[in-house]
Amino acid sequence: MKSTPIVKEILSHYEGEAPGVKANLNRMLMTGKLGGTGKMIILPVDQGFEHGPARSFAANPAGYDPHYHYQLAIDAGLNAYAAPLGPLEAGADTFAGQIPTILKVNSANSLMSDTAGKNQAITASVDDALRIGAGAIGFTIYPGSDMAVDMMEEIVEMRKEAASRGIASVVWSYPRGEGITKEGETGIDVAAYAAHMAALLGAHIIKIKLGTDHLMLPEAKKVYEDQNIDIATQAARVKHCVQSVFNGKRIIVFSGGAKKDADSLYDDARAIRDGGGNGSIVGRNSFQRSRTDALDMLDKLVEIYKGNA
Ligand code: FBP
Repeated sequence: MKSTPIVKEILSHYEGEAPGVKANLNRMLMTGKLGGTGKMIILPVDQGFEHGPARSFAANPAGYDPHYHYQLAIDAGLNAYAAPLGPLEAGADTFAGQIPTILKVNSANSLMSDTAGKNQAITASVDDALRIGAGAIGFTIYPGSDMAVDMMEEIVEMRKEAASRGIASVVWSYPRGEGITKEGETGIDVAAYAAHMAALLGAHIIKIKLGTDHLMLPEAKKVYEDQNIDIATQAARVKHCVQSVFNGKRIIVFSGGAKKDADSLYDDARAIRDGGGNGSIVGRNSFQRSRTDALDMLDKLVEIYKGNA
């Protein structure tokens, strides 16, 4: 597979990394309508685990079928499709080699009690990723949870194993739990901190939520104010998160969130683009629309990332 100067430059930042990992990153960055631009759009479909089947798929019942998501990601010209083991296996033969896949190796669920702590079960392995041809594992950490230390230790081990076998690691870094207020979950100081920790843990691709201008941590707030760190606009906040992942030397993508109107998704994408982020990972906003509407919306996102809209 070819590469472009932009992609080669991105890969050059992963110094000392296994060639197999770089090959898998190259493949994701070179696939689809944004292939070669350094930008990415990924389709994540693990919401069935996180929120349950009806909340995830009733709005567009075609989504109950895992093949639907493979085909959507392929037809929309996305860079990769991310899902837990069951749905990836369910299309692994039919779609073998047609789209890079990210095997989500841990998942939360909405049936756990409030006292269980914010944590995710490990539901797949690096062996599974190799067997089904996934180019990366995907792992969620919850910075701020009382279980965060365990989750960090788990991803360090899995990342080590994955990298030794040429598989890349994508870390979903989602602040939540006992140490975080509701507003703080998306506060920009916390979001940038979560992104930074994912980079420190060795993530090759970091996924966070877009941040608000709220500052949760008093000590950090003082620094943001004293140093006049610009957090006034979404693009400025994205820029700050990009700076927080080794000054842009790690790929960072931002999640879409619950379904919303297309125009606000486009505004988010423009902010991600203008702030220097690498792209979007858009689940519910893709598969909870009809296939036609989803393809139109994803096409527009591609044009935004290409700088045409
Ligand atoms: P969405 O675009 O649907 O927000 O998907 C991104 C994602 O990270 C999924 O991988 C995950 O299932 C979901 O968000 C979790 O959302 P939340 O934490 O808001 O329940």
